[in-house]
Amino acid sequence: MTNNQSVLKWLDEMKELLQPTNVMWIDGSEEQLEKLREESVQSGEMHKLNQDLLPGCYLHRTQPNDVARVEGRTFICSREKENAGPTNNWCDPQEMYTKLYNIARGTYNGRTMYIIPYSMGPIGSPLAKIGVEITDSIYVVLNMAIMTRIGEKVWEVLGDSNDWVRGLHAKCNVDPENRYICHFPEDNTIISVNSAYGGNVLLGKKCFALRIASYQGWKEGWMAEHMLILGLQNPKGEVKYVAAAFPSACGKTNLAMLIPPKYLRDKGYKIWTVGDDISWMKIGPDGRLYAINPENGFFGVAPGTNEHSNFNALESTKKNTIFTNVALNLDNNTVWWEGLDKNPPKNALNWRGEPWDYTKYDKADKVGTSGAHPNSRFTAPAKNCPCISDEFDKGQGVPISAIIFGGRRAKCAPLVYQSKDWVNGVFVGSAMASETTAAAAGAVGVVRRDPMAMLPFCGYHMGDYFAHWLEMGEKLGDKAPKIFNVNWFRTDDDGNFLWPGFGDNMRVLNWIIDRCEGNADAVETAIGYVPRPEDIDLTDLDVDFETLTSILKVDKDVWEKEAAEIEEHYKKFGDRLPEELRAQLNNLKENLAKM
Ligand code: GTP
Ligand code: SPV
Ligand code: MN
Repeated sequence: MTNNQSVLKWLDEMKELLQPTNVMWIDGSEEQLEKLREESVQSGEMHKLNQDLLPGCYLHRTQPNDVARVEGRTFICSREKENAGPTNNWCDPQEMYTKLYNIARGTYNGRTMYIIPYSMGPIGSPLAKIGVEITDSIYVVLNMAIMTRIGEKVWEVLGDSNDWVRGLHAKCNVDPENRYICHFPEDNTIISVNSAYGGNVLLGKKCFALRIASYQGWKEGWMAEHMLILGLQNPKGEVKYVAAAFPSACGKTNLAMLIPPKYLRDKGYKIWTVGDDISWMKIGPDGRLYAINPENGFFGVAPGTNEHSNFNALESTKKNTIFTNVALNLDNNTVWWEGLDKNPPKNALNWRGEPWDYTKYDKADKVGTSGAHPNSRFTAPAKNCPCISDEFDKGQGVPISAIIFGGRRAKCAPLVYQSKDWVNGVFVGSAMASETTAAAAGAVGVVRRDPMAMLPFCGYHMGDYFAHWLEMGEKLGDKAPKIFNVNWFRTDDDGNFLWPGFGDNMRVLNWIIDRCEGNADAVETAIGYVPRPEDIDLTDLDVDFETLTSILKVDKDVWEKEAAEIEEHYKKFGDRLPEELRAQLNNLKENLAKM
C-alpha cells in the first residue's frame, strides 16, 4: 500500500463515487492472484482449462457485443477541441467527466474495487511510467498481472510523486449504448465504462501506453508508437534492432517472433523478441534512438496462430495464459481456434459458449459460424516466449537501426521499399493505409488511411504528431534509424497472397538490415529505393522470379491514384500539416509524372 497523498485523495473520490462494497489492494503476490482465479472460477467469470495440458490457463468469454475496441466510442477529451485533431472523437472534458461519473455512480455497489498499481516498462527504468487502475473485474486484474508489472514495488518507486496515470474502469452492465473509452491527456486520466474487452479495459495498453503516452512523448521529447521491437542476430553474433508499425491484426506479433527459414537458421540467423505491440523510444546518451517495450505480456490474436505460422507465440500460450473468446474443446477441456490445426473439435462450445458444429463454418460469416471469434485473443506472459530477448527486462532499451511501416494492401505498395531519408520516411508513414480487420468493431477489408498505424491511438492532433516525428528526426540527425515500408499482403486477381509471409519475411528483414549497413543494392523509383528481384534471397523458396518481380513493381497508374488519395487525406489536417510533408507529396507527384 501507499501513503502517496495524490493517490489516496483520488481513491477517496472514486470510492465516494462508485460505492464499492469491498476494496482490495492488489499486491502482486501469487497467493492473492490465485485466490482471485479461484473466485472467478466459482462465479463463472473464468473457466479453468485442463491443468495437465495447459497449466495455469483459463478461458473467458466476453459479451457478444463486446469483442473488440470501439473506435466510435473512444474519445480524446483535451480542453481545446482543436488539440484532439480531425482523427479523434472529442468532447469537452468537464461535460465528459459529468457524463461518465453519472454512468459509473454507485455501480461498484455489491462489487469489489480492485486497486492495481502498475508500471509500464521494467520497474524503475528511466523510460518506464506508472499507472493506477481501479476496476470491478477480476478478469482485468488477472490480465493486468500478465500484461504489466504490478504490485508493491510500484508504490515504492512512485513514492510521493504525482506523476502517474489515473485509470477508472467500471463494467457497469456492459451496455453498448453507454460504452465510453475516454482519455483526458492534460489530466493524466483514463475512464472506461460499460466494456469488459481487452483493448477497452486493460488501461495500461492502448489507453495509457499509446493515447496518453503519445501526448506525454510529444510534450517531453520522446515517442510512444504502435510498434513491435525485434533483434536480428547475424551469423557473427551481432544483433541489430528494428521497430515496426503495422495496424491492428496486420502481423506485428508474427514478425516479432519470426523463425527464419532453415537455410538461414543453419547459417546462424536468429530473431529475438523485445515487444510485439508497443514501443516507447527516446534518444540515448550516444544520440541514437533507444526503445523499450512497456508491456510485460502479449495480448495476441489467436486465429491463424499455429505451429508453423508462429511457433513461438503458440509456445508462449502453453502455460499461465488467459484465452478470450476462443472455442472450448469439451472432450479434453482445451482451447481451439480457426487455423490452429486441421482438426476442429467435434464436441465443442463456440466463442459465445454455445454448442458448435464445425461443419457449418462459412468463411463469409466468420463471426456467426466460427468456433473462435476472429478477434479472439490470448494473454500470455512475455517470459513464456522461447525467443524473448535478454534486453526485454533491462530498462535502458535497445538501439533502433530501422523503422518499418506496413499494412494490408492487396494491390498498391511493393513488398518492400526504403524511404529516401527521414523526412521522406515520415511522409511514407503519414500516408500509410491498410485494409481494416476484426480488431476493431466495424466493416472489415475496407482501405483506410492509418498513419504510422496510430489512427486509433494518437492522443493529440495528428498534424502535431507528424511535426513531432519531423522534430525527432532533426534531433537524431545522421543517427536516425532508416525508414522502410513493407507489404506482405499483395494478392493475385483471385485474392491469393503472392508472398508466403511469416518466416519468409526474414528474407526482407535481411535486405533491410543490409541496406542500413550499406551492403545491399536497390533501384531508385518514384516512391523510394526498391530492391531488384535478385536482391531478395529466394533460396529454398517456392516463389518464382516473375512473381517476385510483380510484387516489387511500382505501377504508375496505381500510384497516381494513391497520390490523389493522399492529397485528400492530407486535407483533413489543414494548416497543422507540416509544410515538409506537403512538399513530399508534390515531389511524389512530380516523380510519378516523369515515369
Ligand atoms: P494486434 O495485436 O491487433 O495489434 O495485431 P498484430 O499486428 O500483432 O497482428 P498478428 O501478428 O497477430 O497477425 C494478425 C493476422 O495476420 C493473423 O491472422 C496472422 O496469421 C496474419 N499474418 C501475420 N503475418 C502474416 C504474413 O506475413 N502474411 C500473411 N498472409 N498473413 C499474416
Ligand atoms: C490492437 O487492436 O491493436 C490490439 C488489441 O493490440 S487491443 O488491445 O484490443 O487494442
Ligand atoms: Mn495492437
